[in-house]
Amino acid sequence: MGLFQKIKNLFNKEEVEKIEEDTLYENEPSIEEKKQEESVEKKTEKKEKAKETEEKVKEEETLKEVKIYEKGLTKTRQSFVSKLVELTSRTKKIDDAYFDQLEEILIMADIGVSTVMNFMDRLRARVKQEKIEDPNELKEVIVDELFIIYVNDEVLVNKINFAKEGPTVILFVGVNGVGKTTTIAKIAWKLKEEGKKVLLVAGDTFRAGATMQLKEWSEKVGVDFVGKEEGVDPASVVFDGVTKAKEEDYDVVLVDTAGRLQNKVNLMKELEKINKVINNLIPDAPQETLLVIDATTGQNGISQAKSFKEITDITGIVLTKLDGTAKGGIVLAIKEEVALPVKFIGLGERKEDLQVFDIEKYIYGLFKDLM
Ligand SMILES: Nc1nc2c(ncn2[C@@H]2O[C@H](COP(=O)(O)OP(=O)(O)O)[C@@H](O)[C@H]2O)c(=O)[nH]1
Ligand SMILES: [Mg+2]
Repeated sequence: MGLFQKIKNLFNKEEVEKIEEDTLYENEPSIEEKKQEESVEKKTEKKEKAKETEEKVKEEETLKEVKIYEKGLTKTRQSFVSKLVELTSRTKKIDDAYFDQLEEILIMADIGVSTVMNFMDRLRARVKQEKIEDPNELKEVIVDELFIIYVNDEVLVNKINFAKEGPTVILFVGVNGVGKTTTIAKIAWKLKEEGKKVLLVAGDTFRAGATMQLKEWSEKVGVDFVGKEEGVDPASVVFDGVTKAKEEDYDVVLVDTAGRLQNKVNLMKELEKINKVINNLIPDAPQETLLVIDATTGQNGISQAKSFKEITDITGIVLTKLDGTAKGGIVLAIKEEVALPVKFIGLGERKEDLQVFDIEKYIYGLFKDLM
């Protein structure tokens, strides 16, 4: 089953369930039959009920998350999908002119030129092979193919790599203003809700107010904080933080950093030093180095990712401000051009506005109006 159909089914599930229920009543057994079976069934029924409730809760959560994607991708969807719908409705035959216009729409959504070229080749091949003539039929193939680009035969590593024992250290890097501090707060809140003991470390000592901002967030989400005055060596703050985390059994340490990409050599040295300090205290740490990118900067964000990859080992991307851009296609470009997994996406400024990245929900959020 294609992705398109799969997600569509998820949304039609309520209807399906209702139909199943109706047929059940038709075959209802007599009261006597019922009584006989009751005692045996009671136990299994109870178990099944518990399982059912659990599944229902899970499903409701999924639906809720899908809705969040839907909302967060509104801008991208409105510009991208409305163009696609419009193109489809005025196309009678799939020809070169159609492909040219489709290509243009994809590039405008910031999917990235090489990604789009690759995609167009595959799409043309499928149209030929499957003899697709109806533009409406092609819509579904487009959704499927965008999904394939992302998955690309690889296992999707979008989970945090937690330490088996002792504190997990996660380093956040990225240029000023992309949303590092806000993302740290959001993740801290999420982890705290999951019952983890979380410590925030203010490794951005460069900018006035950066430490204060992180401290305020720590109070807002209710987690602990380590920071020093402006201008001190960030590595010394990190040393204090990780030492505290070890001694007081914290589960996760989230480290904020300053990202002055314009001074690449200095930034590289600073990150090297921070990494060394962490690694001396906890041999397997940092378990993650997440690069934060602002989706509204489009291709500029892609080039930031390429630069940071040269400076330090990045394990994943956090893509922020997807709610504020029509360039949501950047998710696909990152995968294709930078070869790093998007682990989280930011869909707003509040602590709740962060989601673990899920390609199926993302694609749904993007193409909802096509279905
Ligand atoms: N709309 C929106 N704004 C965001 C998001 N993430 C961060 N911001 C805003 O971006 C600005 C810069 O964020 P900040 O965390 O200070 O960036 P930093 O310099 O990288 O630490 C702030 O005004 C945040 O509220 C997001 O996902 N959506
Ligand atoms: Mg900051």
